[in-house]
Amino acid sequence: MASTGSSDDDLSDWEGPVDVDLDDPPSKQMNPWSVVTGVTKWIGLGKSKKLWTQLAGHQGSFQAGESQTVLKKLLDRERQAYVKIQSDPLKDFTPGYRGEVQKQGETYIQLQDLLSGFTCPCVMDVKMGCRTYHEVELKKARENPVLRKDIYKKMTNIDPDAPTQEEREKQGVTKARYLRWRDEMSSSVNLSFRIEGIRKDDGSSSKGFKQVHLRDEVREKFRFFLGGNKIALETYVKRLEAIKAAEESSEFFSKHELVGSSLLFVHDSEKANIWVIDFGKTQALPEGVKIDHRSPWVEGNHEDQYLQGLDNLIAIFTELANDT
Ligand code: I3P
Repeated sequence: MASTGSSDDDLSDWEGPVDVDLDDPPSKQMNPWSVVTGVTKWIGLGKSKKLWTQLAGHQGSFQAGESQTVLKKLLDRERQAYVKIQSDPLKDFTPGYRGEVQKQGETYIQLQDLLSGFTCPCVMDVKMGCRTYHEVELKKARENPVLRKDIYKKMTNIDPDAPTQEEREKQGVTKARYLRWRDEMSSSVNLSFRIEGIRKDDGSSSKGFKQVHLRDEVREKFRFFLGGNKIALETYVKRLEAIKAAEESSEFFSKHELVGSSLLFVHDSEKANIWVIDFGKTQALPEGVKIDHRSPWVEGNHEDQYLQGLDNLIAIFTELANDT
């Protein structure tokens, strides 16, 4: 077990490295693919190999691809986003897109393996924006509330006191209510980004950041993630600035609402990089609707506050750089 370097409550979520016997094909094992938000990679350690742990996203969405690629189950919105991004300034900041492939009756998009070329990297997934649901989901939940027991359970696992009296009686919550609550509990609403997961270079990982809410708490998690690596910190500050410049000049970015998209931070002892990933919930803005990605969201305006989150990230990483 590894410590997150801060509050004890994270430790319950912290998992050690996963060892897999290669004589037993991964598909037969309990945790078949080691994935970090769409990025699959084996680290060779003789017969037994360590697996990455999935830090975010749906289990089972990924497969290892050929020649330094990963396969991600096709979501039409995401495919469309990658196709459009190929002729946009954002292209330099997203995984290389190699089209669609069929495997075992499923369609996947083929993406560059972002961890390729790193040695025992530290990886962090930061989900961007002030909300992780579409406005239409709120509308649907009001008109036809579907109470889900599975996410009620997820909610009470995080905070037994979170459900209302009515939700407790029905033992269910709507997905929209759960996602909104998650956004408020974490730093999505107050900082317009949140930490989804961190994996350290020893293979330990955690998704236990659901209640990391305050700026200072987030900052300490970043400090822990960096582990005193100055090269990574300096590279991250520059790369965040470059992503901001690209997004501010991007036609794609100006015409889309980005919900549930992440920044993937990766570093080892020698190098670092950040990529913009996860476009499964990215959608074109309705005709005539404009957002600046910074203004406060009110239902109906489609704002995602992505750039607000990026400004906050840049400010925190710059503070950390100035502290060292
Ligand atoms: C899940 C997370 C996923 C979402 C999933 C949530 O919550 O928000 O993004 O899937 O919905 O349960 P958590 O991070 O707390 O585990 P989508 O992105 O597809 O909406 P689901 O339970 O309907 O799969």
